[in-house]
Amino acid sequence: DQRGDHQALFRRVTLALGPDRNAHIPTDMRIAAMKSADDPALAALYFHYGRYLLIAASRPGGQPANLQGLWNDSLTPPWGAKMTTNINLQMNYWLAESGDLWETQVPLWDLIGDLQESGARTEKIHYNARGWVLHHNTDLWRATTPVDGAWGMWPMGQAWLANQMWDHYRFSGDRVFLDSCAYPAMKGAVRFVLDTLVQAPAGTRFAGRLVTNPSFSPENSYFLNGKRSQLTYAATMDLELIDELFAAFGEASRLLGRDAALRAEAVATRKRLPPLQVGARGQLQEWIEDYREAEPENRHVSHLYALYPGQAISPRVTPKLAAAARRTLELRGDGGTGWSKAWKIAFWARLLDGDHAHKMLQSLLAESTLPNMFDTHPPFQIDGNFGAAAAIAEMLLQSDDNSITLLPALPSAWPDGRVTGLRARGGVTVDIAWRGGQLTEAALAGNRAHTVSVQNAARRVAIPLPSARTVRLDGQLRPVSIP
Ligand code: FUC
Repeated sequence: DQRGDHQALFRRVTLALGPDRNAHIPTDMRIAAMKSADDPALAALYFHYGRYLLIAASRPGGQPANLQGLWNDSLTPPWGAKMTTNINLQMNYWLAESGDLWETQVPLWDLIGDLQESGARTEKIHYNARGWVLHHNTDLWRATTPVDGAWGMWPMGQAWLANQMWDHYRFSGDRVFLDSCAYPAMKGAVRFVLDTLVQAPAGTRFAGRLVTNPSFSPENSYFLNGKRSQLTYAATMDLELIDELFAAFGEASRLLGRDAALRAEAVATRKRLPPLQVGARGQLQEWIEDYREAEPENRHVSHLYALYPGQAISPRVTPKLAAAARRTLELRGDGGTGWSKAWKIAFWARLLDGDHAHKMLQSLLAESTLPNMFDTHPPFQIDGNFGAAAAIAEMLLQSDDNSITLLPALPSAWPDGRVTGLRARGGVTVDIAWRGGQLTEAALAGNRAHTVSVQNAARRVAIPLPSARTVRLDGQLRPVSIP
């Protein structure tokens, strides 16, 4: 039955951000009231609504959620109700991992399977390379060629999607998925990059290094000799996507015991990419040269891919680059479309600045949300709904392969709350409760036996997780025995 089908997914996760004092007020009025007063429980509702929309829009056997999810009501919808792949399609699925809705990604994986066929044809014709390519847009017909304008030439969609598939492996540990679904997509994406990188010629800043060319930083332009330019080589986002792709492929091929020669080539090539750079204003440079942006406040922040959803930049591991990323966000400003604000919530969460993340969320709810709670670009575009819901989870829980951080970016506006059922990398399900801004208890359940490093505020402890048994911790991260 439909209700049971929905509840089986929806009820895996709960979130309360303090008492819902405004529960009796209609949602459209609560959204309107956000302009003058904060409403933490509305943020919790927005999170639940994001999960509800994803469950409704994207199920096995169907199509992936497009720019309008499946709620397009027009024959000439904005941007053709397509799936834009330089942020929007990916953002639609960020919530699927942390929000424990992995099944909603099956249509995305089916799409990626199809795109490997059409993308191999496009690649042969346009680049005479192996593997597959996806430019900045696709649709029901699995288009992979450049479309729309110069920005449509951005040829990195396959790398981003392949990285996202690897991330599902990191969350789930599902070897069958890695072997049959993710690995072929990753391998084809690696081949494209290996076949199309070129050596930067003498006289350029990184002569002898391997660079992408042509390249484009979605969707900004810059001034070169007083003229506005878009195309470039080795845009920062390319370098970040490739670095992550090659690292992931190296690990995946080792795990599966395959393609040793290709792995060696990827590992060697990774070392020959130009480094990320900090520009004159202290910002993470968007391009290979410290060009002046044509739109300093452009809604895209492509060069912060490595901060989120990527993980190569973090305050703990790469503090200098994290500081540069922060400067980039300050220079970019807090404006933007709905989806841009959603991305910025996640960026600030990764920078461990809960109050700034919360400020962005408030702006999204007050300025970029329609009365029925749909995100607005404007016009209505659903990526912001999914992206912001994922970003709320990122404020409460962050994880990488070996560590889990509880309440990494808790804003002062949410002193009390409880979340249950969030997912962390390493196959762990996490519950967290807090009061007065402090952790009071947590519960972790692993899908296999391993030890994780659990962190909250200044504390960090190693917690052995047995398989199929929940470990409870108190506010000091001490294991609590269950009577
Ligand atoms: C990209 C964005 C736009 C819009 C469109 C669907 O081109 O730059 O803001 O989200 O996709």
